[in-house]
Amino acid sequence: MSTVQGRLRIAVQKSGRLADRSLDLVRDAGLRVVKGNNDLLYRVENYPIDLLRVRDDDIPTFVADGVCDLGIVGENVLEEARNGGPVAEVIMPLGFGRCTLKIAVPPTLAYDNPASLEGLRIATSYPRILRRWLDERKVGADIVTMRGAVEVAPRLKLASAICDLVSTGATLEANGLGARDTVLESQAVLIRSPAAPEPALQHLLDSIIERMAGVVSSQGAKYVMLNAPRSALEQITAILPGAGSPTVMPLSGRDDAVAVHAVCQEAVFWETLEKLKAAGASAILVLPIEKMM
Ligand code: PRT
Ligand code: ZN
Repeated sequence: MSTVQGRLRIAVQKSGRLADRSLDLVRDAGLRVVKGNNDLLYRVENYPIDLLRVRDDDIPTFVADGVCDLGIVGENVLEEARNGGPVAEVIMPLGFGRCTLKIAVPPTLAYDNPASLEGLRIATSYPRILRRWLDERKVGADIVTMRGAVEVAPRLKLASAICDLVSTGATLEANGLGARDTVLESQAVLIRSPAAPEPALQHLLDSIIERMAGVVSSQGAKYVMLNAPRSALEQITAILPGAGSPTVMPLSGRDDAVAVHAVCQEAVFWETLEKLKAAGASAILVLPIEKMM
C-alpha cells in the first residue's frame, strides 16, 4: 500500500536532464501541478496526487518499496538499482532522455572486443551494470566507481578505460576518448510499484497510466488528410509513414478520386509530401495531434 492515505504519489527527478520533460508529461496527462512552499512535494490540484521531487537515483527504490506508486526514471538508473530486492515494473518507454552507456578508451589502447578489457581497470558510475556485462562475457576487470567526471579517469591514470553515458559524444571527444562498445541503450521509462494502491485509488492510477500512454503515442504523430485518385490509392497509402489502415471516403461529385485520412505514427517529412504529390495526391494537409487514446 502507498504510504499516504487517500493520495497517489509520482516520483520525478527534481532537477536535471529528465526534470522538465517529466513535468511536461504529467501536465500533458491533465494533472494541474501547483508548486507550494515545499520544494520536495508538488501537489496536483485537480486529483488526489502528489509529485515527489527527488534525485533520480532514489526513484527506483521509492517505487519498488511502494513509497511512490509511479515514477519516471532513466533505464540506466533503474538497471543499476537492481540488487535482488523488490523491483519496480516498467510500464512503457517515454521517448526522451535517450543515451547510451558505452565503453570508451584512449587511442593508445587497442580494443578489438570486450576481451581486450581483461585485467584492466575501468572507471564508471554504473558498477553493477558494468559487472553484469563483463561477467556475461567472461571478462575479468577491475571496476573503479566514480560519481562523476568519469571521462577524466584515463588522463589521471585512475583507469585504462571508462564506461559512461553518451548522448552527443562531445564529452568523449573533448577528452580524447573513443566509444568502442555499447553496454546499454537507455531512455526515460514510466515505472510502477509492485504494491497495489488503496482500492479507491486504483481507477485513478489506471487512468493516469492510460493518459500518459496516449501522450507518448501522440508525440510526433500527425493527422494526414489528402485527396487521391482511386487508381493510385494503394501506392499512396503505402507512402504514408506508420499509418496502419487509413480511412477512405468518397468525394462528392467525383467517382475517380477519394479522400484519405490517416494517423501517421512516424515523422511526416517534406520528402514524404513530395512523394505523395508525385503519386497523384492533392490537397495534402498535415495536422498535429493533441490527444490520443
Ligand atoms: O541530481 P540527480 O542525481 O537527480 O541527477 P544526475 O546528475 O544523476 O543525472 P542527470 O540529470 O545528469 O541525468 C539524468 C538522466 O538523464 C540520466 O540518468 C540518463 O538517463 C539521462 N541522460 C541522457 C544523460 C545523458 N543523456 C548524458 N549525456 N545523463 C548523463 N549524461 C552525461 C554523461 O554522463 C556524460 O558526462 O552527459 C555527458 C555526455 O554527454 P555528451 O552529450 O557529451 O555525449
Ligand atoms: Zn543521479
